[in-house]
Amino acid sequence: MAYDPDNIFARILRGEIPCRKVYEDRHVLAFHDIRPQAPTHVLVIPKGPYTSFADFSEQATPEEILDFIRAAGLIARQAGVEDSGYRLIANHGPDSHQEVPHFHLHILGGRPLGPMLV
Ligand code: D5M
Repeated sequence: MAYDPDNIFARILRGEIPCRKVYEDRHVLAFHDIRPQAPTHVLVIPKGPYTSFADFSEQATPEEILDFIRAAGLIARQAGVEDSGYRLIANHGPDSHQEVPHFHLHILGGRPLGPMLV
């Protein structure tokens, strides 16, 4: 899918709108979700222009993918949810209700999340 350079996360990456940053490296930015669903709700995004998980998995370099996965684990550890547990979610496309067309991973934790319903 064509990347929309004016999506909200692209604008955060360009510094045009603020975010509550928790982590940044050469390939990755992570910040608190504006509508948290759990005490810990962090969004991890690649800096590259990937609309969806499919685009990221197909088009990102091995270094980008490695940095992304490593960052997600590190952020969960630093958030203090590694021992109690957490959930990783990536929505892809309309059926998943993906709202922002820049690939992102949700890290959710800090309370019992219950079984996944869908
Ligand atoms: O999730 C998109 C998520 O992005 C949703 O949980 C709200 C969050 N969001 C939207 N705008 C912002 C800003 N400006 N800062 C932080 N978080 C934001 P999806 O998987 O696409 O449904």
